[in-house]
Amino acid sequence: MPSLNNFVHLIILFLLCCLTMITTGSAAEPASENPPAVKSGYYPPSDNFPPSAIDTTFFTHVYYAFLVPSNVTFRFELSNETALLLSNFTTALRHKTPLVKTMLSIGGGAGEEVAHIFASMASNPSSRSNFIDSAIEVARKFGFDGLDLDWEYPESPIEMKALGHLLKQWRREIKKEAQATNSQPLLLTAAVYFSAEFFLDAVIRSYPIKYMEKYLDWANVMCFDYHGAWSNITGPNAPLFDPNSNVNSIYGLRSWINGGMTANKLVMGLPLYGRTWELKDPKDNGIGSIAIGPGPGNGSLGFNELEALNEESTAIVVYDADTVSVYSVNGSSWIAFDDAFTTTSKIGFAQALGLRGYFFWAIIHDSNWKISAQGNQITIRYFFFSVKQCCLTFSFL
Ligand SMILES: *[C@@H]1O[C@H](CO)[C@@H](O)[C@H](O)[C@H]1NC(C)=O
Ligand SMILES: *[C@@H]1O[C@H](CO)[C@@H](O)[C@H](O)[C@H]1NC(C)=O
Ligand SMILES: *[C@@H]1O[C@H](CO)[C@@H](O)[C@H](O)[C@H]1NC(C)=O
Ligand SMILES: *[C@@H]1O[C@H](CO)[C@@H](O)[C@H](O)[C@H]1NC(C)=O
Ligand SMILES: *[C@@H]1O[C@H](CO)[C@@H](O)[C@H](O)[C@H]1NC(C)=O
Ligand SMILES: CC(=O)N[C@H]1CO[C@H](CO)[C@@H](O)[C@@H]1O
Repeated sequence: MPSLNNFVHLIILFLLCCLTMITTGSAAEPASENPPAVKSGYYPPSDNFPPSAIDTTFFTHVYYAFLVPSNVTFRFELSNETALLLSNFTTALRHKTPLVKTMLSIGGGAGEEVAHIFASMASNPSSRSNFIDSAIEVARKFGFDGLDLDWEYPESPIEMKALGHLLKQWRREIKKEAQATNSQPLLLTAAVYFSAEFFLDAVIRSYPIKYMEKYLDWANVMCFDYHGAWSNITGPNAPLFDPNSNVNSIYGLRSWINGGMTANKLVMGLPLYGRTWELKDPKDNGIGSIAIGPGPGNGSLGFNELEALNEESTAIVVYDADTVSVYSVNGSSWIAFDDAFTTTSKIGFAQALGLRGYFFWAIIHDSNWKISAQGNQITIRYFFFSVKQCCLTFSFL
């Protein structure tokens, strides 16, 4: 397979570059001053996958996904069923070895309604306060170690400003609560768009990076969903590079760093799912081929599901070196995804950029922890090098 050869070359080149950078070591801080790496994943509750089935060997933090506040009071009005899900989650994880931190994620990508709740909540101090107090109360009541905001997405510069104010107020309340109760402060993180600026939309707007840098423990950058069946041509779900477009993870992560976010406050998102298309012509089956609609799973399949499908259908699997992604072809079914190999490569790049770590969406879709285990093969360490060196490296590649 010639494409696999290219791919291996790319990885070797990359590793050589990293080695050069470690040994020439630019103005690095001592490793001991760096916060511990984050190896994390989101857990949406599932009947087929109870929290007791989570293998904590592979993670430092597990996020419960998701809780949504009331659109009227902006507080959490939990049904008995939801309360049981939350307590089952934290109770199950409290009994695991090794111990992981539990995070309560608020919001999610469920649609515009959730985004509208956040927009109106964040627009004034008193509704922010109702939301924040209720979030802290729920986190403490169920024994979570932290809170996560997944607002998809602030739609205007005004909403971005409100997000900044929300985070500032939230951090202040977290500190206050920790002092008043003499406990560890809750962690505060946020899931964010792959790029610090929404450069593809009609309304261009940027995240309030100064506030995020100051008030978040870290940001989970959603480095996926770049191409899907909403487009009539095939493409990788989560390309690390793209020779033809800025819609790729390296561009996105660098936009955060260039915007002023410290690299070790960024955590790279890794998909445990693929995107599927139905090809127009089974013979035209590469990246950028014409599609007529969603493929198996109505456009999206968990890694465990697509792996099973590919095995049973003996699909052809192709590595694409230019984008660091994989796709499979079976007749007119076309699936873009990441496997253990591309995931390991991405984790290597996350290290090279000095990021804090990575997260998976979603851990219930791994196949016997095959992909989650990749991060344990690599010890995340921080090699600091300038963004300029980084650019040179990437253009060299
Ligand atoms: C709140 O959500 C409910 C249910 O989705 C909806 O019927 C109601 O109109 C919403 N209220 C506001 C103020 O948005
Ligand atoms: C929820 O639980 C409480 C206390 O356990 C109980 O009093 C209440 O009736 C329950 N509500 C519903 C709708 O089941
Ligand atoms: C919570 O856990 C209990 C005991 O493990 C189980 O019987 C119950 O179905 C779980 N409830 C939910 C909502 O997951
Ligand atoms: C694909 O969509 C683009 C715009 O979304 C449109 O310009 C183009 O004609 C479409 N191509 C096909 C083959 O349908
Ligand atoms: C398939 O996905 C589309 C777009 O997300 C959605 O509108 C549609 O309802 C889904 N169809 C089924 C059968 O789930
Ligand atoms: C071309 C090809 O590999 N086709 C396979 C697609 O999957 C079905 C089973 O789901 C196989 O029977 C085909 O051979």
